[in-house]
Amino acid sequence: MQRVWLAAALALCSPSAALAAPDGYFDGRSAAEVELPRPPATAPAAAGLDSRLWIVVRAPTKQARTAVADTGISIEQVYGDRVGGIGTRAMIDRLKEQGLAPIHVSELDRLLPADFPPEDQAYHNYQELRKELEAIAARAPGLASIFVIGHSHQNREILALRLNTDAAGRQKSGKPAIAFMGTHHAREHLSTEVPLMLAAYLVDKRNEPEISALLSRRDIFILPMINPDGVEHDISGGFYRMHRKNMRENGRGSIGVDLNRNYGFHWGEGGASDRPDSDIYRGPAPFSEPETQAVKSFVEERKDTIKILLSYHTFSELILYPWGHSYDPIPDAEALAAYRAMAGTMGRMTGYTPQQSSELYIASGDTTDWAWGAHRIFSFTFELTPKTMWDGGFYPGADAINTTFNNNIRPALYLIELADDPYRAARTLSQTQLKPTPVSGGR
Ligand code: 0X9
Ligand code: ZN
Repeated sequence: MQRVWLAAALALCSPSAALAAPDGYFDGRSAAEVELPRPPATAPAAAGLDSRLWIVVRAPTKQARTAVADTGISIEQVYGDRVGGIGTRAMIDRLKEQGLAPIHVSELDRLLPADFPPEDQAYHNYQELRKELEAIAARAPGLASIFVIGHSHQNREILALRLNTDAAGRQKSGKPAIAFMGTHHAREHLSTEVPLMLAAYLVDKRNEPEISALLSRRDIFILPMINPDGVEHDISGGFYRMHRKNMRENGRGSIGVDLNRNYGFHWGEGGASDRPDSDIYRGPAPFSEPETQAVKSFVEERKDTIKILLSYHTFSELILYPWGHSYDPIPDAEALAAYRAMAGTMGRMTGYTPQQSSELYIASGDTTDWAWGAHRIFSFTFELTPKTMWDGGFYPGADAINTTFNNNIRPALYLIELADDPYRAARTLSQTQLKPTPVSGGR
């Protein structure tokens, strides 16, 4: 995994020094000359991406390469006097205006597999996530149901799995509710796996007395993949692209809005960029993105019952709570005491460091500031395993899935238990009585 991370990092930092695809692919020879990998028969079409092209151009000097980059093509490979990069037809037109004719053009996403690299097959791509959620729901018809909270830019359904013994799908329920979310950021794949495993854990242990008691008293929503387009893009090609944002086409070759800068509370303040090419691009307006709109509607339709929200991210092993847009603590002293108690308790459970979000850095427009600021929902960002880039960063390998989940069961159960009255956390600092059973095996 370390190797994959380093390759990805090199590809980012120094496109001319690293091959972004396996040796021998797309080096300017035609498809007939090289053995191109074929997508598996079942691979979903990468909706909306058919305009993405692998383009090879003769560009022997740095000035020529800059001219290529100026069209918006992302240069991935320098090969003798040629460069190979990813772009669109409009960019080819711009190349031609400058007298640079492409030597080779192929449709990138038809040629490349759209899945995790072989060693990381345990992670779920979007289709696999759908299937897994369906399988989990099918195991417990009186408890689990699935519904769609909205659609992504590329029209993928954003899915929620609900655990409620009395209500299914969108039916109303008066029970205290909690929401677990994953993968606002595409490359943070472990943040899909943890809530997904939580769903399976709760369903498979539904007849154990403690879990059964918990399930009968709560309304639990699990939304493991808020940014499906970004996830599919990040893994397309059989290598990781280090993609963070969604897949909005910003124009001029730039892709994506940072969904965790797009929420409409103190939107556009510190730690968010107005530049579309930035990885922390806030978007053109608060809630401009269908993915954040979907979360907004989901939360607002249930704002009377959702008391706690946990948004999983990776990595750094942190437990963060509002504010993130300001160094000030939240003004409500009782709530702050509850936040600190919850974060502290969960820190002891996991070994993660509890802190106010802005201790990490100021960032505006994130999910948790909005959920707290607009709706007084106690909201946490978990930065999951690993601790550092050098332990695997965004791509810590398949072995991290079970260990990270096992380390995160207790805080999840603790929050579910507290969802009737989170303020209780400050009154009784005792840890949850629930004793989770670690899982083993996996896919
Ligand atoms: O920057 C983010 O969106 C989160 N970190 S990540 O590495 N997963 O991208 C942290 C958000 C925490 N919120 C604030 N610092 N406001
Ligand atoms: Zn993140």
